Amino acid sequence: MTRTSNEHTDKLWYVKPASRWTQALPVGNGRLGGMVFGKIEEELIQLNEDSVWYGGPRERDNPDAARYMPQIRRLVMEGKVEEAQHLAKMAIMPVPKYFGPYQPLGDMNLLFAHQGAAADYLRELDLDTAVAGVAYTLNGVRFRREIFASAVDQVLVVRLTGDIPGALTFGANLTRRPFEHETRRLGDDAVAISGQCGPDGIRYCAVLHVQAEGGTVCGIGDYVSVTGADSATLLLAANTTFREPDPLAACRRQIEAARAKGYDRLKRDHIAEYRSYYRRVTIDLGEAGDAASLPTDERLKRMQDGAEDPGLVALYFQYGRYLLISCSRPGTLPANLQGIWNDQFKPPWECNYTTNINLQMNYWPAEVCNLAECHEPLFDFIERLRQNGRRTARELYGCRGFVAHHNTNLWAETIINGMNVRAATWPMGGAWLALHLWEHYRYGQDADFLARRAYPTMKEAAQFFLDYMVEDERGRLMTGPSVSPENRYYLPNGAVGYLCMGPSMDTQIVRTLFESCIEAAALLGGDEAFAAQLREALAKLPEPQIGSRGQLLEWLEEYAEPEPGHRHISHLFALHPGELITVDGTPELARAARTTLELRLANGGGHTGWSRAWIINFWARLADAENAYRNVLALLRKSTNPNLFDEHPPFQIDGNFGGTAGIAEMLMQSHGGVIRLLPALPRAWANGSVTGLRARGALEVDLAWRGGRLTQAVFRAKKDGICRIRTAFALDIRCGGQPVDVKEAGASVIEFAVREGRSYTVAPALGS
Ligand code: FUC
Repeated sequence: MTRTSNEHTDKLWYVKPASRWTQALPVGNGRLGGMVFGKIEEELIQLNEDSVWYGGPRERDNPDAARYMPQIRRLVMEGKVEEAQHLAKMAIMPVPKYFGPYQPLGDMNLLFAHQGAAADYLRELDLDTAVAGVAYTLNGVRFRREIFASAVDQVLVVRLTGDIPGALTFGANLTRRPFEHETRRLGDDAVAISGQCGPDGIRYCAVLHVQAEGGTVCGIGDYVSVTGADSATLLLAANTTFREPDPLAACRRQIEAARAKGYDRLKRDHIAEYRSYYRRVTIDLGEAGDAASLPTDERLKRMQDGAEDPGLVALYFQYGRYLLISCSRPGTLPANLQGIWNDQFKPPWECNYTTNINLQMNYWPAEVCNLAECHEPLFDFIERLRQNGRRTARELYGCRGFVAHHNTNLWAETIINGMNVRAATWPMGGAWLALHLWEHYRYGQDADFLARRAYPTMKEAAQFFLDYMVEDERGRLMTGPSVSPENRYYLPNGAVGYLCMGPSMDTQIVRTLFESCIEAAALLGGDEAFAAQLREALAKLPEPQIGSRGQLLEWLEEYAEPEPGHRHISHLFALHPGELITVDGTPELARAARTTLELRLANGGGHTGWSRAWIINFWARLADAENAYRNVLALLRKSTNPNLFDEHPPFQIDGNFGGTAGIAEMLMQSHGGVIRLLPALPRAWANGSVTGLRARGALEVDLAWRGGRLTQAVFRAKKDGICRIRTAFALDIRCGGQPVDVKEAGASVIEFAVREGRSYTVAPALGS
């Protein structure tokens, strides 16, 4: 089956049912998720609810950690790293080590009374409506299904129709294999499953209600059975005691309210609300050619076989936005390693929140891709980390402020967490996350948010480091014992070390946090005494160092490394998402960052999806369009599943979000106080446009280009302010048709004042 190109826009589509989970199509309302397989005889919609985690909140602090921490630090500082590591394994890791994973809610199964060869099969996900569809013809009947998760009505909705009256006969039930607890029918038209995730874990309940037009509905076994109907609407509600004291009652309430609305209004309200996010941004990276007439999996396959397909890259970008809207909405939990979509009871890495890159990467597109509200679940979560992290700071380190280590979960644990000292001994999660609040302020310029939410959290994160860091014999102030996330180095005696003092990433995060706090305090017009303390500490932080191969050093000393292509490239935090290193501001360090990237890549780096996505962002910041593009191609060719889910391997959603952010970063950047238009536009995207990106400074930006050159940009100011643009050529800037007063603000930088509510058009000046 082929389709014309305008039918395909903003759609993932397939001509076969999914046979594997990574072929199924995700729907979600931030909290409730479904994976739609589109099977013909026995449809499967695998279900998730964001708070279904195994196990309750527990105190798992190692009782000896506080006692041994100073000794471990001393051993590392004395170079007795092996001894320190040996002790750390016993003394600081949690007791017990294992904590409960994020788990599936269950399966919705639809048993159809038909079989045989279906014709004209189509399964699709429309990113413009957030409705998944399945259609096929069997025994002369055109059967259709529509599936969506409504944020307005908090239900997952399935609509079934046949184009001949009375053709629809099916049974529907809910299962949770193999951990089913209680299953019961609620009258003839509904079924429920409920249970508890471990003896001290949350209790959940899911209810499926079926309403048919025409035909009969009755309960048989654990199914709702529908016979000879024209159409049917299925409503799925699910709740847990994480939010609702009586999950069943909450489900009933939601289903009653949704029933009263009826299918058409549920769908209309869902689409309108969803579009209020999705339609803020459009993108066109150039002709898709005949690729657009191919199903998405075949299109991806063609790309994997060597074809280029800017249309598929644009679809991947919008899919990243779709996924964030669908798994992170105000009031929900933040997106975990798989967003909200997980079909395993023992998923990889517990499907938790890993804060040494993955959780942060999930939120890289939030601001720039105009989904700032989708960032809010992370802020709520950081608030919970702050509460718990005060205790960890005090009891483990004897410090003020709050600390969060590298791994956390539903209960916002902040202890040294996980199975592995090499990953777990990293006290920077809270500090890095606090910078997300700062970024939210920088994009939106909401002074109230800065004063009430961002600054107090940033300050408390900074307070911890003022107390916690120590000076070495040279007077350098540093973190530790810590790690450069998950990487290792050779000690002088040939043994392998990972614990260390003052890894470059830690210092860069601390520097960024302290400098941001100083800037925020100044904006809020106070806290001078605290700012002075930060300035004093900043002067003692180690400076970035360049090694013998011209690379940026990852540790305080230059070491040989067992894995020079390691997936983490943590010491380039300063390049992205940090901005201590810029091509124009610190050219020498930017060259060292480039060499670092080249060395990592030459040694097999970028082999995980998220690592590849980060690399796109690095090259974009280095204004290297072709290298950025090469890694976009690699992300799609090597780390993308048929349903366009990122592959670590296995599936991990961070690469989708990091990839989406990277594509935006290639088209427009706004770090370091200046906006760069098309900073890393590759030859393959010679003609195109993007609308609705956001730049720091409360600006919305549209761009259009031809032959690789900007033709026009539009800036919409959401607040009064100053707009600075770095440009290699003269720009003509107008507001309401009138030229705007533009000043030079340094080499190749211009600036002009913008007023809230006004639009400014920016075009290359004639002759430039
Ligand atoms: C970090 C990464 C791994 C994986 C895990 C969930 O530990 O090093 O590659 O992404 O998080």
